[in-house]
Amino acid sequence: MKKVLLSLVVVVLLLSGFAQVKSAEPLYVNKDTVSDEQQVSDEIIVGFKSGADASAQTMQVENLAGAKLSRKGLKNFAVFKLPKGKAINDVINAIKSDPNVEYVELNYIAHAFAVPNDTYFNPYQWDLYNYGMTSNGYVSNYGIQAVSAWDITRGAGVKVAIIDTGVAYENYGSYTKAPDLANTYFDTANAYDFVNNDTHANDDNGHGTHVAGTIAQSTNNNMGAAGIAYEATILPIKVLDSSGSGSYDAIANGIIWAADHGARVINMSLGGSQGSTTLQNAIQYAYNKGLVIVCASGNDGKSTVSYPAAYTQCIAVGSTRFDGNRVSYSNYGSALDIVAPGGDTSVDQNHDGYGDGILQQTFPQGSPNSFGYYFFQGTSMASPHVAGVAALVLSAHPTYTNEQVRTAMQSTAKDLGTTGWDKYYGYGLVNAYAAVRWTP
Ligand SMILES: [Ca+2]
Ligand SMILES: [Ca+2]
Ligand SMILES: [Ca+2]
Repeated sequence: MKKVLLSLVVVVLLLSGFAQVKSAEPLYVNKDTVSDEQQVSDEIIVGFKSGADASAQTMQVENLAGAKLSRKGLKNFAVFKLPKGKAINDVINAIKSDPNVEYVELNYIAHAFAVPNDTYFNPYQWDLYNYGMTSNGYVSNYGIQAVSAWDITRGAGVKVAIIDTGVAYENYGSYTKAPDLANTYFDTANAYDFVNNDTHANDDNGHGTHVAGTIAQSTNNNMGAAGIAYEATILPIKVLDSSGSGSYDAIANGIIWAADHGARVINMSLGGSQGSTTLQNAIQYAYNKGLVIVCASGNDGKSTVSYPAAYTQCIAVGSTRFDGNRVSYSNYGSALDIVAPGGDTSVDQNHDGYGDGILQQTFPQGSPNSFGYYFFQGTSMASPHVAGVAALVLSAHPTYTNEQVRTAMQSTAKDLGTTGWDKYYGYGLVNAYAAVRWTP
């Protein structure tokens, strides 16, 4: 069988430049512990109809329900302490019987949007920022708003297949697990290596481990980098060899394997210039099983999108940088669906002293146990942002179809370039916070 080289991955590595964070000081570490409590357990808020005599109403509520006034609001509402030993619904119903009461509700607790405590999150992971967050005073309006999305979901319960060079997910033979994947969930029982045909999808290149970090780097572990859907489960599938190349039959097998082993999302940060019936059939199989298939558009800077991204069943992802502009290497065209931060290491627009790549933990090719934090660039880095957001959407809405997940992301994307879909930005920049709140 003719071996088709997947030049994209090689190009990615050539472009990346391996800018490494060596021993940067943590410039911002959030040590706040954020409570998971959703409401004040012994309080309710009672709203009075306008014009009601607040003092008289307060007495009335106390008489009706045995609740005690705790404090008055500035306008037409007051907080009451619940009486002990009474069911909260009985208290609420008693108060609601007062015709001057407009509403009764629990006293909910708001939480500050917690920035994760991972050492390098700020200022280096601009790609995950909320709009308006600053990095050394430089405002980012082109992150994916992951910080706000994490208040809703972190991807729990969703399996994401990473079809790549493997992942540093286990200690096995001469391979070791990446330290900043220590708390990440893996489906180790179903990992598979279609290059060496064994059940250990260890990474001998570094590319797949970096991609895995973007999707599910261990987060809030006081270490290194954060990932987008860090409570998701990663299914490592190796189809590319140590040089970052692989044959289409291995990729097709990887796609079918993912579909048959419970994955709901596939990330493929790889591609070739040719279409293939074998590849297309595998994509169709996974799509029919309901998987969300996310693919890099390619790094040739040309006006056609690579395969498999070009197939209609796939979500083709192009690449943006800190200022929201498409990066020149990012393939575009009629098949492009969406863009995400993929980085541009030739500029330092956030003035953190490093080229603006995507920072995750991985290792240099040939030294699979020498872990460090590397700024990579490429549509290979953009694609896992969208796969991670897809996992967040499915975690918040497990019954959504793959087309609903696509719509959630495309219809809420931040429009860039000319108004509406366009060939350089597709539907725009993926927005994690808006996507997880989308409903049909
Ligand atoms: Ca971390
Ligand atoms: Ca920078
Ligand atoms: Ca547009």
